[in-house]
Amino acid sequence: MKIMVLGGDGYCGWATALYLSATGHTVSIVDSFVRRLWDHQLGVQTLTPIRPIPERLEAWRDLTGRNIALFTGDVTDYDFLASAIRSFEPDAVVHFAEQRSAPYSMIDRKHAVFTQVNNVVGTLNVLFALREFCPDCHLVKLGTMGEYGTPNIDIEEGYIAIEHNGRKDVLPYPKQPGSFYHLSKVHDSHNVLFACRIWGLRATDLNQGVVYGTVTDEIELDEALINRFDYDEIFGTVLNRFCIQAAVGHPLTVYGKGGQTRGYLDIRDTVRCIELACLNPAASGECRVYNQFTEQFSVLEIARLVQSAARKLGRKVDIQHLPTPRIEAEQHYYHAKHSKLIDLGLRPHLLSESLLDSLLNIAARYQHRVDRTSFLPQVDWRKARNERRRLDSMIGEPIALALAADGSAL
Ligand code: NAD
Ligand code: USQ
Repeated sequence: MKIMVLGGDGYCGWATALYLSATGHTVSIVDSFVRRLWDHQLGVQTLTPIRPIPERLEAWRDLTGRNIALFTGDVTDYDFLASAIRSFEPDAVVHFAEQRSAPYSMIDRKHAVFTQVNNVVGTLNVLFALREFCPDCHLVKLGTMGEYGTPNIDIEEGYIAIEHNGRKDVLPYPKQPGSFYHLSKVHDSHNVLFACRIWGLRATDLNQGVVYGTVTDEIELDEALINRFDYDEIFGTVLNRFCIQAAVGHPLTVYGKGGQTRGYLDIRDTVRCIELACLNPAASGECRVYNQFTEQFSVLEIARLVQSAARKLGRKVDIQHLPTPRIEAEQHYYHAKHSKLIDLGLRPHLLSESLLDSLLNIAARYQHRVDRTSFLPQVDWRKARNERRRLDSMIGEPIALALAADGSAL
């Protein structure tokens, strides 16, 4: 298939682009490299030394003989996006290109507005460009499990059968997201569903859980292909953060009681889920929703798993309960369905399958790059404006600044 990966320089997107290319698909990447800019503005960096995109793509070409085309630009720029889609003529567009951090979206008004504009406008542009130039193309859109929040009933895959005053219907599952970022995904979901309904587009909305891990078969081929491994309080996700904290002997930062339960998946399953969605497209006019995670854990369970994996490697690490900076339930019911991708053939990698050892080892390998001041949370949901130690609030200013056209300056 011809598959265009929007956000292909990012954590999930890079691993996915390589996997799809390795499995024989013709792949292109669209990215503005804005995520590298946000890291720079926030004074944080991935633990792993990721290479500029031209080096990444050249290394992939040299190792495998496979070419991945690159379109450099912003998906909120409709003319750019439309011309990329027209020239590549994809069978499927995988849309990862959004601001994806909940704490980032809660810094202040500017970051909340920026997150929603970037995400909602980008997705609207994708929908309009597909409608105008590629109406049969299948959109595989990354949503998030956090759209649902933590209701006191089972979470279905996108839709729920309701009986009300003696009548029945199947309706979109109610959404109670916990940040302006998660809300942006809810707005996207409504827009995608609406476009399928009125224009007959075909889409799969993948409500992905928290992703962990950094290694895939393709990324392991060469150091030049190394993927992101974020651990800072803004972009680091909880399991990745705990592994890096354990590697340097920092107490594991459990927010509140630690009963917050979420769905999780290995990045090797992310890439496979995307391929399964692409290979089994939605019908014209259909907006399918899959819950994309493989196991659920509470934050405290994860901390204990990391603690015992670290102990096996001879490292003693404590668990520290910090007041949660978020407004979230610290103990709650959580049971989310996730069978549709399994039905399509997903064979999950489980956290218990020694992944923690390998994650801890990677974290230990790059521990000289760890900035311990990135561990403690600084963005508080209760404040309308958060002052961060190193926050350079350039968001809202033109982001064209120092980006070379091919990202090589990054
Ligand atoms: P990431 O920040 O590592 O990658 C996102 C990429 O998109 C970056 O390379 C960035 O430069 C690019 N981008 C952002 N806005 C853009 C724009 N307007 N134009 C062009 N490029 C743009 O994020 P990720 O962790 O790879 O997440 C990818 C997607 O998956 C996001 O939509 C996120 O919401 C979703 N998701 C991620 C996780 C997770 O745990 N990482 C979990 C669930 C869902
Ligand atoms: N948490 C801690 N300690 C930490 C970091 C986080 O206890 O040091 C807690 C948080 O309070 C939260 C849970 O861990 O209860 C998950 O936090 P997270 O930062 O790992 O994940 P989240 O903010 O939900 O966002 C991440 C990705 C986002 C994606 C989402 C999937 O950044 O792009 O959409 O996971 S989901 O959680 O299913 O919505």
